[in-house]
Order: sequence, then C-alpha cells, then structure tokens
Amino acid sequence: MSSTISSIRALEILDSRGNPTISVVIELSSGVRASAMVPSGASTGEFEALELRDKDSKRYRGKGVQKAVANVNGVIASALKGKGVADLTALDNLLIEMDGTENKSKLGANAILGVSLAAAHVAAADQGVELFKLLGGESAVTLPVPLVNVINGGAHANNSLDTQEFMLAPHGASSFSEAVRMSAEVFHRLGALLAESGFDTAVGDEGGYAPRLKSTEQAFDFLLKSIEGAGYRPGEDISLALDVASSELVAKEDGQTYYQFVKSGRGKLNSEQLIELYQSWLGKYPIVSIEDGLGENDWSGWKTLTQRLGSKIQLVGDDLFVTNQKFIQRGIEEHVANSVLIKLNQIGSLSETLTAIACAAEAGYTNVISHRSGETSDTTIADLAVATNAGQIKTGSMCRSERIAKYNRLLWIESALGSKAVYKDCFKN
Ligand code: 2PG
Ligand code: MG
Repeated sequence: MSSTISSIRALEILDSRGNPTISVVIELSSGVRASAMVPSGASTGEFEALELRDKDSKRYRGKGVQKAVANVNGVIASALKGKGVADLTALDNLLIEMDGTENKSKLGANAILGVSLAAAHVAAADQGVELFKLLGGESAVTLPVPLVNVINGGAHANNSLDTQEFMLAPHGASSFSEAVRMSAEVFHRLGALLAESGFDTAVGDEGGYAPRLKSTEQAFDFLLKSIEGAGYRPGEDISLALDVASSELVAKEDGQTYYQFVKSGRGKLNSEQLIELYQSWLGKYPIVSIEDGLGENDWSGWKTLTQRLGSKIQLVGDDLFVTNQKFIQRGIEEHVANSVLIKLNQIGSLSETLTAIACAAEAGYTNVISHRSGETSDTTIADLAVATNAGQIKTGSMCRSERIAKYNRLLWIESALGSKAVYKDCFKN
C-alpha cells in the first residue's frame, strides 16, 4: 500500500532578512519525512497571492506568521492526514478549495505553499527519487543559465541605484559548473575593482555589491571592466541582464504614469522616455534581458516596449504576470513581453506554478525560475528549473549561503545527470 500523510507540522522560522517565514515538515506512514521553507519578497507585485502576516506590532514589527502556522497545524493538517502524496495536483487542489479565495487570503499563500512544497519533497523521498526527476521525469536534463545578480539597488539595497538588479548572464559557458566558476571569478574581480576605486563592497539582500555609484551607466562600466578583467568577452561569454523592478518607481500625475528615479536623481521619465533610454543602453552595452522594464499596470507601455525591443532581447514580466496563468494568458494574447519570471510564492502552490510555466512555454515565452529577496536555505527552485527544462534561473549573487545553496544544489544535479546534462546558450541569436 502506498504511504499516506501521518503528520504535518509548521513552525515560524526566519528568512535571510531576519523576518519570520514558515517551515513545514510532513511525515508519512512509511516513516519518511521531508520539509520545505517559504521565501518572501520586498518588491512584491500588486496581484500576488497573499502572504499571511499576523499584523501584531508587538511581535516582529507585525511580520509574525503565527496565524499561517496555526492554519497548517490546525485545519490543513486535519484535512490532509491519511491522504496519499502520489497525486500532488490533487493535494494542491484540495488546499486551494479549502482556502476558497482568489488570492489565498484565508489560509495564506505562505501556509499553502509550505505544505505544497513539503508534500513534493516527501513524495520524492518516499519514492527514493530526486525531486527534479519526480517532477520532470527522464526528460528533465537542462541545467539553467544562471542570471547572477552582482550589483544590488532599488528596494534591495540602501544605495544610490534605482535599478534593482544588475545580473551576469554567462550564456557562453559550456556547462553549468563552468557558468558558476566564470560568474564567481567576475564577482571577485568586480569587488576588487570597486574597492580600488574607493567604493563600498558590502552586499545587498541578494548578495550583490551595493556601492553608491553615480549612475546605472557607471554600474555597466564596472561590470564590463570586471568581465574583461576576469578574462571573458562581454556579449560573447557573458552578457548583462537587468531587473529594473519599475513598479517600485511608478508615480501618477494627472492620470499619467511616470517613473521616478529618486535614488540616482535621474528624475522623472514617462514610458516612452524610459523605452528610449533602454534603446540607448542596448546600443552601448551587451544587455540580453530586461525584467519589469515597465510597471505592472502599464500594459499599453508594455505593448510599445515589446514592439520596439521584443525581437532583440528578452523582456521578462515579473510583477506584470505574478506567475499567474490569467495574467500570462493576457500577455500572450496582447503580445506583451516574451518571458515570464516564475516565483512559487507569487501564486502559492507548486501545481499552479507548473501550469504557469507550461502556459508560457507553449506560447514560446521563456521561463526564468526565480528566488525572492527574502530567502532560506530551501533549494526547491533548483530542482524546479531542471524539472521543467526552463533554461534560466535567477538566484542571486556568488555569496550569501541562502543564494549559494541553490547553485550548489544545481552543481549536484549536474553531476548526477553526468553526460545527460544539457547547458544551452539561450541567448544565442
Ligand atoms: C524580483 C525579486 C527577486 P523580490 O523583483 O525579481 O529578485 O525581488 O523578491 O523583492 O520581489
Ligand atoms: Mg523582479
């Protein structure tokens, strides 16, 4: 007889920013147990599933997750006890039905996702297979190109940069492990160059340096110098990717959408001017991908952005799509963006995440599997990237253990796959 759930237990733990999050352990009748931990964002999209927080100002500045923990230990545990874990979609559907709201606000997306992920891990452990194999089967062989966030700004760092993430895309590597080595070498070269020029080399939330640079362009110059200094060719071996996280910059004036570049002092730009700025960057720097180039509600701006740049570079929708099939479908129909950022906790369950990935892939959109700025040592996204042959992952810089945990997990997966492992240059023209 196949194993059934004998116990589910949640605990309030801390994420990489020292804020509470939820951890869930599931034990099966076979005695096998496994756990998962849920991440948390800072630059969150307006339409993300709801992360249930206690709002009790006496604990953790209102950020406690005791209510979500109680939901897991109470109603969820009672409903799932005795159920099998062979059909993960059926388990997720049960949780979604129990919640009954559009945005998982009753039980909390953090509570539901914790259980959904722990169930996947325990199912893999019970069958004695790796999670990526359980989810992807024998065809799960593609290691992702990592988008390595080596300079942090925006909501992730207390510095002068409005752009949230400056990433290396080591697409010219011949394997994932080589991509990691190249990125680590550039990361260290960048640190040395910044220090030589008198800049701070303390890091931001995702492990990238957070220097007080004068402008985005100065950040690009440092990146190009560090790629070359480490012995690589910008644009050939390693290109640049950005997350502008521009929903964070939106300001409304007379019903018009503007983007306020406050930290750098660049001032106020409208969608058209911002698109022109991106176009000018593309002429000067080897940029292959821009995420959230415009705000989550600026669909008409996004249309223009996609018409102008969509055939040249990857345009990733993060806040725009919030890993939700409904918004991705709209993007496909309206020819908006050409890539989807995939974050498990934006939608709040593993099966809905897999649906979002499949929906994007079917339409020819790329998928970038992503961490959150508040992370833990949980490595589920590494397995998810390989399971779905997504081709890209974004999981921070080459430091901070909660980021490195995902890279290390991928190195093990690559090693386990041996000669079957595939590393593809997804940015080759
Ligand atoms: C993003 C993410 C992850 P956050 O905007 O893409 O890098 O940030 O988790 O703060 O939303
Ligand atoms: Mg983003």
